[in-house]
Amino acid sequence: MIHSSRWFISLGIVFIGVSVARGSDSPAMREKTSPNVPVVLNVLTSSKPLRNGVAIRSGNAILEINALRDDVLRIRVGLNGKLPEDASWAVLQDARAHSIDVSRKDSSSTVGFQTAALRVEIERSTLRLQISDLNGNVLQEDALPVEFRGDAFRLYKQMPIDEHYFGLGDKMGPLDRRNQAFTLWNTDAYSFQESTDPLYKSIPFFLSVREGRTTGILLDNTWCSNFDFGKSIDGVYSFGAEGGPIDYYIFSGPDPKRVVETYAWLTGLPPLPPLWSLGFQQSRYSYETESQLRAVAAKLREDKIPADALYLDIDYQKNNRPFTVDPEKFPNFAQMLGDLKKQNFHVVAITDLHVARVENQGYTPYDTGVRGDHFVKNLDGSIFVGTVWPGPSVFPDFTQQSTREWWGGLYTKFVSDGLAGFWNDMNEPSVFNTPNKTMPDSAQHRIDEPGFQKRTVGHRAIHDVYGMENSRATYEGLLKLSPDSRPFVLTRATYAGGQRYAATWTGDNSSTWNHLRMTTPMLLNLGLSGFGLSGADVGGFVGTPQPDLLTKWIEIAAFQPIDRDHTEKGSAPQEPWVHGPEQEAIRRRYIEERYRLMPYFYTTVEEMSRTGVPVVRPLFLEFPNATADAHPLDLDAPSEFFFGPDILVAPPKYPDELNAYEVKLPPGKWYRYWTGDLVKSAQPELVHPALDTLPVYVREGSIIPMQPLTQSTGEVPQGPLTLRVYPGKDCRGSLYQDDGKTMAYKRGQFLRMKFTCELGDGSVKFHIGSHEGPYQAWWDQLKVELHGWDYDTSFVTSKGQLRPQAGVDDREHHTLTITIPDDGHGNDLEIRQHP
Ligand code: MIG
Repeated sequence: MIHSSRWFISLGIVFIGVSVARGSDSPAMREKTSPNVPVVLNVLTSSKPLRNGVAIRSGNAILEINALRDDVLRIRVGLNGKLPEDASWAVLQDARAHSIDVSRKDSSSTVGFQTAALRVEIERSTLRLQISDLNGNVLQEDALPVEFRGDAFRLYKQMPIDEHYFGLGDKMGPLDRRNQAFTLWNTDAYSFQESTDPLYKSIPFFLSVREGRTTGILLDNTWCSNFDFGKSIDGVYSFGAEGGPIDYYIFSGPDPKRVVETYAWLTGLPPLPPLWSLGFQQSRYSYETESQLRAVAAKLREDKIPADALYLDIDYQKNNRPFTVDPEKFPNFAQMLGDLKKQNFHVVAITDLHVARVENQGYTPYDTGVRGDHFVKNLDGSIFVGTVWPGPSVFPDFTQQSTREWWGGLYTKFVSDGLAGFWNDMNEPSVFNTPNKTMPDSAQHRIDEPGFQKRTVGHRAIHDVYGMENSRATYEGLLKLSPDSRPFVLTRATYAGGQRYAATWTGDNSSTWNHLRMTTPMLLNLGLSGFGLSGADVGGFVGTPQPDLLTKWIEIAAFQPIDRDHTEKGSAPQEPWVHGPEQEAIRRRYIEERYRLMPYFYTTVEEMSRTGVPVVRPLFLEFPNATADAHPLDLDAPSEFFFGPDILVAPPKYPDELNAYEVKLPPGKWYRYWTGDLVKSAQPELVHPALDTLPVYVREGSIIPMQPLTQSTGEVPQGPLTLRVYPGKDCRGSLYQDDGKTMAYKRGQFLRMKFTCELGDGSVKFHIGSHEGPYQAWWDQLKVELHGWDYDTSFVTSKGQLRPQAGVDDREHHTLTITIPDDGHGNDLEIRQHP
């Protein structure tokens, strides 16, 4: 039932039903209302049940709610009797075309419908929308009528006292968005700090979590938008945009993972990346010469810091012109890339979108771009010119299909030279010499995209999606150039759905302890917002980290998806070996651990590419109902995060904290990752911080696949596959392997294994599944490490036979290690205290 207490909350807004304010149905009436006098939709003129929802009239305005699935609703509102077009940069055509039959449910006071999961009610007298589950729990409820001011609109929703909000990409502040407000306008935010907003990306998607029920809300609008979680109006959250359509989606979990999966269903999955991109990456602005880059590579190998990728920042280019190489600094470019490849290094080069405006100099990107009419224009039809790194520059009109294809072709030479990945920076777009530091509003974009009416629009309509379309052009271009290689694209700006094309990083952070702390909520919220593959510059971009800060940063980042050490021009060197051998030894140890965990990590990433569930996860994603009142656990443990499904990383709340602190462990039994012993649940887990330690835990019932240490993912591990077994409830694990670089996995060339374990009284049964899929394993032995094993005498049967040698006992850590052959046909181990 609808409670109307808040409906007429006094805001000083003049409430005028549109039917009163606008008496005419004339098609000439544009969606223009005065910015000063809001028009609100609070009168239901008529309603029409639809097979898949309901259509409602409020004067000239039309509101349509469609059920795409039982748990997914799409809501659109148009002021002039016309719904916004069925078009989107974010939401996949297949998802938008989805539709289910609903049952009409009207009452004397409401109209609406019901699906197998949701109930939708609109109050006749007020037009108030309420969405609830079939148990009557309200999931979302309008707090005020839909409001228009000129081209702008705003939607107001009730904000219950115990509701929490997550998502919106890497916006600053705590993980929970409650009591904060955010503007979405892609911005080059060099040296952003804790209160900086807006930032580089616009991902207008959030999750509301209340009493263990999670709902997803996506406002699909590429204009400047704003989300306010109770900051301006107590008890009300709201969102809106300065223009563009009211086109939003509400989807119910109620499980938070399901919401994240549904978001991926709507906006797409991140593709499986090349394995090397999961290794340690070394960058700086800039490695200026060939010999410098080679020296960094050599030092990484010499010092045995495992690493897979090196970056070329803008200075490798001739006069900062994208798609050029300065032949004086890099005289043997392709040769160098080939040599580095032999050492298992992949090189990622920056390719900014601003094209130098240089006429008659044989600069291909400019010449072919002009010839193909690919650049953004001014109102008078001339090409817009703005100053960026190359000086006067022009900007590809990425909203045109043909322009994206042309852009993709620019990578031909670089791909054949052997560059392995590409970095799309400055694509907010950042412009140095305009008052707003981006393109002026008058810049003209030509939309040519299925679903959209072909048309020319001003920059404000496109701004927030421009960077995503840049990364899309890159990704699709690379795919076309080498259809059997997995592209790697790193983008700074993006929009909802951008995970389909690129990984991302958080931009120009700072070398401070506070930035290290903020990295965790940023990456967690990015992960919830579709970007499961993301990172922050390790060590910080702006400034120079103190030795301990760089060390701690490397420790934590070893458990984050993109692990790239990067820093700005003019800062001190920031590679792992700076600050002496003691610091380096600690740093090495953590990077090594990332490589040992690669089978588990890659398995998690493969899962992400099928489900959308991110690599780093807030606690509530794994334990949505862990507290008595079902509030998200993360509110009590803001620095903790899951790395994959089973590993919990628990730095102190402030990473430079020196005092002992208590780790908040979710319910159930937990093992200490580094030693393998069980945390005694009766005692609080007290940790004394130290520079060289990072508390990490494994949840009971995990089976973690690990590999012998390598110096890169390109190196074949030598030795057995390790399976760490942590007996407990619901014991299972899996492993995914493939060639790590081609698309052969799509043709079945992979290897999958599944494991289970069962804890008895003085016994453990461990089932090892057979190899599924033809991909050849690099191991022929399995090293099973059974944790929590408390008995002296162990009898082990393998394939039904009693093994003469049980295994190696580590009584101190209650660990038993057994090595057995793996012929690919699976095995059943039984480990018993008694014969
Ligand atoms: O205006 O390419 O965020 O990672 O090193 C600065 C130089 C341009 C900003 C990126 C940073 C990169 C830098 N770029």
